[in-house]
Amino acid sequence: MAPQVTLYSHPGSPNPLKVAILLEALNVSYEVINREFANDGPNGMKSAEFLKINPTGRIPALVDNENGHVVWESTAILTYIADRWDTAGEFRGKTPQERSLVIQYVSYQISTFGPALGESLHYLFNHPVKDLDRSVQERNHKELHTQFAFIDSQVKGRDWIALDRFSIADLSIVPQLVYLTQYDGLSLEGYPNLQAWVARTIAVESVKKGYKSFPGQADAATAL
Ligand SMILES: N[C@@H](CCC(=O)N[C@@H](CS)C(=O)NCC(=O)O)C(=O)O
Repeated sequence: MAPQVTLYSHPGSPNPLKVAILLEALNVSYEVINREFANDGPNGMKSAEFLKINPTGRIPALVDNENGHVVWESTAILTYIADRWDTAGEFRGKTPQERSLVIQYVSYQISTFGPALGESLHYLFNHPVKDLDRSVQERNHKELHTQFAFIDSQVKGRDWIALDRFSIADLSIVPQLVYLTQYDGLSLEGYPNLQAWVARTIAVESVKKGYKSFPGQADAATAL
């Protein structure tokens, strides 16, 4: 039988990993099709064929193979999957209050933590004259440590960041934290609540399974 959804992705990227983890958690079958960065060739994110799926030329993008619906931007994708297959609200929240807490942290990841990570990764991978001025990256890392301290405060005395159980909020933030430690050399030392939360999250079965679809990313446990 054809998989229920197709996830357009890149093996080394944390944004599609969030989507894969939620699909695993909800037992939705999926295939992963990888697209290359900065490439307008047939397998590229900027190819005419892929731009028809996601006009921003980025991953992730999702096609629902049961009805042909296409959606891009990870928050919209997570929301669509939750609307379709998490009708009980296990991962997205059961009440308006729960849902607002989940979307609060997902919004935080997209608007605050993700862009801070993006600045740092831009410097790491693309900055043309990085050896001339380390102060740019020092500033980026200072901002990321501010966010680590904030997240640490949010999970203090709690098992999960938004709800009394693992939710879309946890799976939105943790892969990005893991990614920073693996690619940007940042350490989570000094943030004990955050570290304990990352350990809890990467031990969740759906998170472990999600990582298996992303062999380009090292074992999440190396973050600790
Ligand atoms: N806000 C978007 C961000 C998507 C994004 O920036 N994806 C990166 C990989 S994680 C990408 O495709 N970069 C390629 C590019 O910008 O050309 C989302 O949450 O889906």
